[in-house]
Order: sequence, then C-alpha cells, then structure tokens
Amino acid sequence: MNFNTTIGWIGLGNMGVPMVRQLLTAGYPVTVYNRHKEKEALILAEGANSAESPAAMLQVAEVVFLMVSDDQAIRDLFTGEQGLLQSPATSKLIVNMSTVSPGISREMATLCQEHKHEYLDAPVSGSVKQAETGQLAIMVGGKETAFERAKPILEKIGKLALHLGEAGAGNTAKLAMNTLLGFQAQGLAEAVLFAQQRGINTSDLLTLIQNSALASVFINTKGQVILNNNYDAAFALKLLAKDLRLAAAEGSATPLAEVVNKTFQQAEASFGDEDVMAIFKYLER
Ligand code: NA7
Repeated sequence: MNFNTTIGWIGLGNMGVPMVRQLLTAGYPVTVYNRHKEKEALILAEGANSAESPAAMLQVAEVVFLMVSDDQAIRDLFTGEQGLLQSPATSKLIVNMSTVSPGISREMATLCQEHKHEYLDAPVSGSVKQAETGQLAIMVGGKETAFERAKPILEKIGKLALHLGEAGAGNTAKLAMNTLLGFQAQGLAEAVLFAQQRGINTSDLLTLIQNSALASVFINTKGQVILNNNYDAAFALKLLAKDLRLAAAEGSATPLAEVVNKTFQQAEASFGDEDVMAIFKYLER
C-alpha cells in the first residue's frame, strides 16, 4: 500500500468523518459513500470524491472501509441493490470497522472470498476524540495477509492495530471490551450510590478512588459526568446496550454480564441518547 492507493469509505457518521480526515491528511485519495448523500458535503469540501453507490466505489477503490451502525447496515451495503458485491471487480480489500456481530463478519468474509475479495473486521476502541487525533485502538480479525495489506492505512487511523485471529475475532474482542465497559459504568454508579445513600460526599469518594489501586482514566472521566450532572453522550447508552445485546446473543453469558445487560436494556428506553454513565440516573430513580 502506498499513498497512491485509492481508499473507499462508507459511513460518514460521528466516527466516519474524523477517520476519513486522518486519511486525507495522510495524503490518500479517498472516495466516500453515505446513504444520505447530504452528509458527504463536508468531507467533499475537504478533498474527498463521491461514489454513486457501494458497487460504483469498488470500481475505483482498492481498499474499502465501512463504519456504519449495525448488522443490517452491513448486510444492505454488501448484498443490497448496488451493494459492494454487485460490482464485477475482484481482488479488493474490504475492512469493516463497525461494531457488529462476529457472525455477520464470518458471513461477509465467506461471501467476499466467493467474490475473490479479502475481508477484515476491524472495530475500534475509542470515541470521537480519539478518532479526531488518530488515537483509536483497532482490533482485527481475518487473514494475516489481508491484515498486512491494511496495516499501513490502519496505522493512520489508530495508535494500535492488533491482529487477533480469523474473521470475527475483532468483533469478539470488541464485545469483550464493551462488556467490561458496561461492568465499570454500572460498578461506578453503584459505588457512588452506596456511598451517597450513607452520607459520603461523591467528590470525596472519587478523590479516594483516584488515589487508590482502582484509579483509572475511565473512572476519572465518568466520575466527572456524575459530579457535573452532564450526561451529553460521549458514548451513547443505547450503543452500549446494543453491544451488550450482541454479546448476550453469542450465548453462554457469565453471571455479571447477564445482570449488566439486563440493567442497560431497561435503561435504554429513558436514557438511550445520553452518555453510558446515565446508568447512574437510571439506578438512582
Ligand atoms: P452514527 O453517527 O450513528 O453513523 C452511522 C452511520 O451508519 C451513518 O453513516 C449511517 O448512514 C450509516 N447507516 C446506518 N444504517 C445504514 C444502512 N442500513 N445502510 C447504509 N448506511 C447505514 O454512528 P457512529 O459513526 O458514531 O458509529 C459507527 C460505528 O462505530 C457503530 O458500529 C458504533 O457502534 C461504533 P446515514 O447517515 O444514516 O445515511
């Protein structure tokens, strides 16, 4: 891969736009596609080109990335009318960075192989801030040869790109990470509530935690969310609820995962658009 490699990018949401910016800044030619075309205007003004459809994109791009919402979006974009696999092109590399189920990645990897393309799942850890600074951590599933092909580009988007195994391994790792994120969010909420109900000041409790072996960037950041009573979504609760559902659908849930999944599913109706830490407001009611 060199800087003449034409990159295709599907999905210009909150994450997609800053990730494309990193690639433009690195000097790659980028062709974009978004279902609602009006969202393309911003990034076209910054030097990207537009493709009429995913199939048309595969005619011009050697490597295509996807950053979209869910399994259904992936299915539509690969197999729908004018989808990627409707193109007669071969030998392309398709990198799915969306947080989706390991199952759909295995399915798309098989379809890609039938169409003589390579497929990687490469979901990310980190949010918009990390996307804006190229500091995402990228977990990758798929063939080693495909990973080596994608690596120079992934390194422009993230600080780490780690190959974990066959197709679906990246998605599995992402679900493991977000399961832990759910535990930590609910754990912090419950510790603050326990202390508050017994007269301990929240700010004092957080200071104690940050000066103990439990200190972490996560607790520091999310502790501030509770203290400032500002639940604007850095990572929306409904997205974590989606990931916990995907993890549960993998079967053989462990005891804590079952409880935390249940709590987030119940909280989603009232607090879905707020930050994950709004789990505190749900438990406080
Ligand atoms: P956003 O900002 O909600 O953006 C979602 C993107 O997915 C956006 O480009 C959508 O296109 C696209 N989308 C959703 N459904 C479809 C279908 N059916 N077909 C085509 N395109 C679709 O999400 P983020 O950028 O924050 O996050 C993306 C991923 O990272 C996600 O997996 C998270 O869990 C983590 P639209 O603009 O609506 O036309």
